[in-house]
Amino acid sequence: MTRKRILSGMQPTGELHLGNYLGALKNWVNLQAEYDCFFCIVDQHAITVPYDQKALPKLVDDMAISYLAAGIDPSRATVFVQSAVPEHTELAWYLATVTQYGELGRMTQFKDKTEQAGSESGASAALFTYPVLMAADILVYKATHVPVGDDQTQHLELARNAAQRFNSRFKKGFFPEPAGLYSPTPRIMGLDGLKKMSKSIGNHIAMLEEPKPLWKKLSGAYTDPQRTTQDEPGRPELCNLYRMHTALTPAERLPVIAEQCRSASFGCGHCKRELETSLNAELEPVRARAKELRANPERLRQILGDGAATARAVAFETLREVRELMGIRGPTR
Ligand code: AQP
Repeated sequence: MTRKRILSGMQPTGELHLGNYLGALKNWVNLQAEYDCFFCIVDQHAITVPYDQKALPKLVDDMAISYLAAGIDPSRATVFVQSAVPEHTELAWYLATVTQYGELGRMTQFKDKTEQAGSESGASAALFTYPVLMAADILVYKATHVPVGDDQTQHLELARNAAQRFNSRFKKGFFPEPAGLYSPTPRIMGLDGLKKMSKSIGNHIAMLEEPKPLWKKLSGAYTDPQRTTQDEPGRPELCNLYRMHTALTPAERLPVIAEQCRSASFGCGHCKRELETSLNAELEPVRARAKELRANPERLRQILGDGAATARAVAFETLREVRELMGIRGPTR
């Protein structure tokens, strides 16, 4: 392997939002110059919670359009759908044999998602074992780095443990222990200020949001959680919107915005209006590219088909080696 390799993916569970964009996708776009990149749409993760099977194919296409519109370049990165490469699920089974039940039980995202659904015992076994499939997504490409938001730190640790145990049991150094690559804004809170911004709980601004609804949502967003009235000074370091400014607004404006926030004579309205300008400047070209891609489904099919073929060739080779190391016969010709 000549270059360091990245694997990352997102679940087609709804429209991508500013958390996904600022926490992960914008970072992916920047990393393309330096790394060998594999970006997938993880449809098999999206089915670990109740979902609408009729809506899923379109959600997958929409997610691919969002990747490309944000600036993922198929001539530099491999873009594909997870289920087009069945080696992911096969490797997940093998990695499950070196993953401990107790480790899976400690995953906070499992606890959060089962809490949302109202019952842990009624959750699917697939939701419980989801981090093993995520480990397989990464290790099947022997990825060295994984660009994610900080909500994935625990899952990534599990992938590192699985790699370590596999290596010590079957072959030293076989899998790299993948490291996280975090964006400068690894956690964007939702508009409610309470939970991280998420596709499935309705506390988000979509990456492809049109200007009018964008402003409607932004104007109602929580800012510094400790600033209970407008005439108290704010704390930019605690404010979710200031965090977004740091990723989007020209650097020379940041001290001015921070100063206005700290001054009791400015409310949050100025800061929100300036963030609206920065967001529209950043997202307008993304919205335009998404429209172009929507009008050209053939091109999308081609990109995903080529991506799957490239990904499959790499994954096939890893699985051949893994089976041999584990004494598994595998498919016969
Ligand atoms: N709020 C966030 N701030 C920063 N990064 C975030 N990510 C997600 N939310 C935030 C990062 O986006 C990538 C894709 O995540 P995913 O689709 O696999 O699922 P998720 O983390 O569970 O994202 P959502 O939006 O919260 O989806 P649902 O609602 O379906 O669970 C990851 O790199 C993640 O870190």
